[in-house]
Amino acid sequence: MMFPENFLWGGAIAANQAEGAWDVDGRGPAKTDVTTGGSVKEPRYITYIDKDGNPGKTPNGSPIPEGARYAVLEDCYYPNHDGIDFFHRYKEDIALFAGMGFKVFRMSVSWSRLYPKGDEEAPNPKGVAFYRDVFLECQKYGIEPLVTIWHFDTPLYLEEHYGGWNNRKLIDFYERFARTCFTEYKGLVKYWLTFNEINNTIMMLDLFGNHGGHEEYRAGYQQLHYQFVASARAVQAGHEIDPANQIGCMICGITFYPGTCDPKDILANRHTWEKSIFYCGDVQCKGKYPSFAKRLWAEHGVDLDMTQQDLEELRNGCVDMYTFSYYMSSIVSTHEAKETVSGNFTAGAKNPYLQYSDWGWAFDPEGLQYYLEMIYDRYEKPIMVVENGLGAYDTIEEDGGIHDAYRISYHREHIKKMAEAMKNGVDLIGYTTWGCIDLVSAGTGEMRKRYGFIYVDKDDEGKGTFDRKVKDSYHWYKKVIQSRGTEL
Ligand code: BGP
Repeated sequence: MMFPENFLWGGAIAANQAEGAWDVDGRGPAKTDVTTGGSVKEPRYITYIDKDGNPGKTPNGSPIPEGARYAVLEDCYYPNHDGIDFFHRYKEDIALFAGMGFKVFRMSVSWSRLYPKGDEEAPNPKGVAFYRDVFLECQKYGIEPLVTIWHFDTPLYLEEHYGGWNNRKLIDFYERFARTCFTEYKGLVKYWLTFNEINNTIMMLDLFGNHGGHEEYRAGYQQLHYQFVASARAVQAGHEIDPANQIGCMICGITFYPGTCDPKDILANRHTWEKSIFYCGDVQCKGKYPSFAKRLWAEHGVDLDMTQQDLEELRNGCVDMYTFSYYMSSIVSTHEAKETVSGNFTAGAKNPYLQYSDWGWAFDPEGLQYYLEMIYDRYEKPIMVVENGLGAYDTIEEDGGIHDAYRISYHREHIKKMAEAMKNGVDLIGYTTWGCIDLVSAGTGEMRKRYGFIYVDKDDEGKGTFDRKVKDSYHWYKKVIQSRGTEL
């Protein structure tokens, strides 16, 4: 199938995983800056100094002890501090993207680069200037930026002094930050996403269990509510500042299947879709909580701090498009699994019909088609796949090349299924592959989990020249874009 002429082909990165320059030009720290490197077996840790002055660490996702302060410790390695140094090399990187014919480039703005603490009245001028330069560079090549406003990087100061998203005040700080983006970059950026993988908060608790029982769910649902209101306010501000703005939600898309045809599994699967996927999409696309929200809240005794004004904001702040990441499918069952998946970010029963990556992520292109068709039918808004890719070990071969046929085949199969979904009526408007250039993994902090069409010479201890080198997949993707998806 030939994709439409205006189809947005491109790639995606995020500030905290790529920029580096974590303390340059007045940037403040984010939680990702006190997060160590890990691996598929070893978690990433958050480091701190406890109330008696002793250093300590706790697995990412669990709280630090009472009275402790987040801290960068001397004997730990923090891969996000230098990322892939996109901050200093963005011109070279954008030129490489242009070389593949990118129409769109998804990136995020670091909140603490614009507002180092998060609660200031005015932004850091050097941070504002940096992103303007990046967007101007994109403009030079006719590449549309697609900007994620929040990609896992709330300023650390807001975490420490306000309790992060547990605090309603964050809505105002976020709105100010978003307004700054819309105002400063008016005319340079028209595609925006409010929160990356907003549904992760609850979904991760379900997938991996939690430490605080109902309490943690209650906190999670409350944080989500504040983020929904913040997102809705940003959408309204974005439209008011420039009616040309197209603003989307961003959901971590996993396709769930019932493990057996036992009606109990069918129902459990349906409920998983509701809790993990539809809950957030419904609020952001339809402007109100879905009917099943009451059941979910009752499950954990959730009693939201939610005002009439909030509900009105939600109604007035519906997104223009639905975007999502897609890497894998997963199984829901009330029966004990014969074989379980091992890896990071995956859990539960192994699907005997699928193959798994070295990190335990299921390769399932049909699952992408299923997701696209299901979601488009539900919301009937333009839809975009803003993350999809294969994290894999790459080797530089004797001839000096990186022959990543596995990556090409991963993308090829997913693009084929996107075409099928489009034939079936889905208004899919774009595809940005994840980690179009190698970057620090969010889940494990590794460099060796590589997604890129472009290799970056940096290892898991931070050593290397940081030089860029194109892989076979670079030339392949260029051909795909040039031929509008007919040469796969
Ligand atoms: C998504 C995040 C990205 C990205 C991707 C791959 O959850 O939005 O930031 O990192 O997953 O995950 P990982 O880096 O753990 O391989």
